This record gives sequence, C-alpha cells and structure tokens, in this order.
Amino acid sequence: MLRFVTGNEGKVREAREYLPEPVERVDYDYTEVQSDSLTEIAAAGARESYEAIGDPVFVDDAGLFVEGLGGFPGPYSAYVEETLGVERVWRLAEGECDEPRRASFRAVVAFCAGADVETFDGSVRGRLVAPRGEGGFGYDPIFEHTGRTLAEMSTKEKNAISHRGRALAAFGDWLAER
Ligand code: ITT
Repeated sequence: MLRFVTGNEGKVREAREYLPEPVERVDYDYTEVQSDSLTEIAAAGARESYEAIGDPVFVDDAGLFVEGLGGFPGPYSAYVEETLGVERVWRLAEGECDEPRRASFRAVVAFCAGADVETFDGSVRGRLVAPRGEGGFGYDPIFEHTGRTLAEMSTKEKNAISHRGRALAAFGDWLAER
C-alpha cells in the first residue's frame, strides 16, 4: 500500500492507473515551502508528511511553465489557478506569447520512508491553446501535445506522455528494485 499525500483527486487517479501497488489518498495539509524548485517543495512536503503521519508517504508537486511568460506560473501554478483561473491564463498567453506558445509541465514525486527523501521527476513539452476537452484536471484543457489537449485524452493516454506519468514510471521502477 502506498500513501499519497495530496488534496488533488486527479493526481490520485493517475497514480492508481500507473503504480504497481494500491494507492491510498491521505489528507494532510503540508507546508508548501517558498521555492523556485519543485524538487525542493516536494522533498520538504514528503519529509514533513512522513514526520506527521509516521508511515512512508509520497507527494507530487507540479507546475506549468509558459516559455513566453518567463516560466510563469511555474511553482505558483496552484495559486494562479485559484486566483486567475485557467481560462485567464490562456487569455494572458494568447495576448502575450507568440505562436506556437510553447509550454511545459513538470512534476516531481517525492517519497519519504525515513531519513532520506527520494525524488523522481518528469516533464512534457507542448503548447497553450484555447480550452478544449472534458477530461483531466487543472490546466489540462489549455495544454496541447501532438494535436490533442491533455483534457482530450484518457487517463491512460495522458499518463503515457505526461510529466506525472514519467515521474511515476521512475518511482515505480525504483520501488520494484527496492
Ligand atoms: P496537492 O494537494 O497535491 O498539492 P495541488 O493541486 O495543489 O495538489 P500542485 O501544487 O502540484 O497540486 O499543483 C500545481 C497546479 O498545477 C494546480 O493548479 C494543479 O491543478 C495543476 N496541475 C498539476 N498537475 C497537473 C496536470 O497533470 N494537468 C493539469 N494541471 C495540473
């Protein structure tokens, strides 16, 4: 059993589809440290969660990096989704960025089961487009990869190419070796 500390059901759905062991969601509101590094944020979250819960846990910190906006919203993606919303991020990119409006998604999975924290990262490149699709979550409707937005893909299809899919694959390989 793997314990995933997150408030985001979409992330849990993707982890369940990917990891070889059952995944249980744990609700614990760890401190998101102020940092430009997703790895630092995830590692600190995993350590704090492990200390609070007392069992091995993993967390996932992700962000959308828009090239023409200097990497914004990056590590602040959750705050920007809450305050501006995805539709306005698209409008900002539409007004400010030249075609093809390149962007990438990055995710870092951090696992803590004791003194050390292991981190696994993944990224995917794409472009920002006007919202399309009903699936996925967060910024998925405005992120296009090879002709489809992530919201137009099934969880399996998204995992096969996504930042989180890649990070989870590395985590899964590491678990299998352990
Ligand atoms: P946690 O409880 O796990 O922290 P969260 O949704 O706050 O959940 P993050 O801080 O990692 O997670 O999220 C960064 C933002 O990026 C947030 O607005 C997410 O909705 C969005 N996001 C993360 N992964 C995404 C994905 O695969 N597709 C689309 N949007 C994503």
